[in-house]
Amino acid sequence: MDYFLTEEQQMIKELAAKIADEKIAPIAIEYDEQGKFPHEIIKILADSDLCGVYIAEEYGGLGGGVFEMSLVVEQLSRACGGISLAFAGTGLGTFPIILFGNEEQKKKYLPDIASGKKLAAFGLTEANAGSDAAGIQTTAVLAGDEYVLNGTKQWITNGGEADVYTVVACTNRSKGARGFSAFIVEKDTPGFTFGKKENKMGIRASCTRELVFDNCRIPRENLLSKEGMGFIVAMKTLDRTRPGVAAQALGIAQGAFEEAVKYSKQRVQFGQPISSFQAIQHMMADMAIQIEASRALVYQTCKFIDSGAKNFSKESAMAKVMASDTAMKVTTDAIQVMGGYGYMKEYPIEKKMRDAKITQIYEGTNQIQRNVIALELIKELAGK
Ligand code: COS
Repeated sequence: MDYFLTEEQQMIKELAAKIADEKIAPIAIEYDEQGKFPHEIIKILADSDLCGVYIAEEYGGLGGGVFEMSLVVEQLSRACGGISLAFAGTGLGTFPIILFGNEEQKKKYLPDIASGKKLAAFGLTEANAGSDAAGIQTTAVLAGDEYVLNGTKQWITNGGEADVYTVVACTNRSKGARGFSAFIVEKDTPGFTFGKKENKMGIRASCTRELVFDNCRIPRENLLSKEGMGFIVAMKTLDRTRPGVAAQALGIAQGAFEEAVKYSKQRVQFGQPISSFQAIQHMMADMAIQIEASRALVYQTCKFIDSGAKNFSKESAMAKVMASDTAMKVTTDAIQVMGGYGYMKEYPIEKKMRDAKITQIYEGTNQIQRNVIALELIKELAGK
């Protein structure tokens, strides 16, 4: 399908695809097995100017938006959904600054992220606050010119590897969701340490750790927006980054589909390639339909967001649900096409199924997304 990308978007897509095919695909299995963080790939993305595709030109980026970010994530994820996350997780950690940072904060942090010199991460989730994001317990107390942070964030993508962390903490418990605030916390701030690296089922090249704040003092000027805006910072960020998860899922699905097609043309049973059997052909057709439908929704959602639309929670959630459910179905079916070989670790396909699973869970489970969609629909219908 031709999505009528601009010349620049086409270039971004092709560059990311080339890096995926030539640099990521050959190391994907090794990095998955060993849980290695892809520093070399970040360097390559930086040298190719891709780290800042979604950051404004005045801060050293390419001036694109959610769509450009998603094009990169999709292509990198075709080769490895874990390695792509060093880039995508940085986007998640950076959007709070893009959306809510003041001029000084933007000037201080965005250029180094755009150049790939620094990675970012987003700290919202806690042990008892996953789907219920308003249940966070981490506190930030103003003491003179500093905020003092205490608490532990869990399962933070790029934890320990990132240099810049955007963190949501409670500044006034009596105000509920209106009592949270968002902060920028730099790595190596005294009182800020990391828990052990998590041993995950998939996306194993990505680093997931706890962020531990123990009387961690940060300058008052690291507050993003105003006190009380933390929940809104988180929600508006997630509205913009969930299409990135969708793009990751889309890339994983596309990569699995390509492997399955290649295999079906080579694998001979009953004297002919299995691609000549209708049972396989129909599975291929269904995979292709689901992938293309997901891509159409993800791309259009990204364009809608980048057009300056005000509210896109529903569309963003729809794109994430559609693409991540597709990734799970397509990777499962790709293994089915490849039979016993698909189940073995020698082929890159079982990894894609493991990588796909998280896209139905993180940045809000698909059940939470369905809640968001339904509530928005009810609001829309009430207005009619
Ligand atoms: N944009 C702007 N404002 C939003 C918003 C959005 N997308 N979503 C909620 N808000 C506002 C609401 O309007 C409400 O404002 P008021 O206090 O003025 O009424 C406030 O935020 C609280 O919203 P709500 O009452 O809907 O909050 P809930 O506690 O019911 O939680 C969900 C809402 C479930 C949607 C939220 O907790 C969520 O997104 N959970 C998943 C979290 C997640 O994605 N975790 C992954 C971690 S990051 S990897």
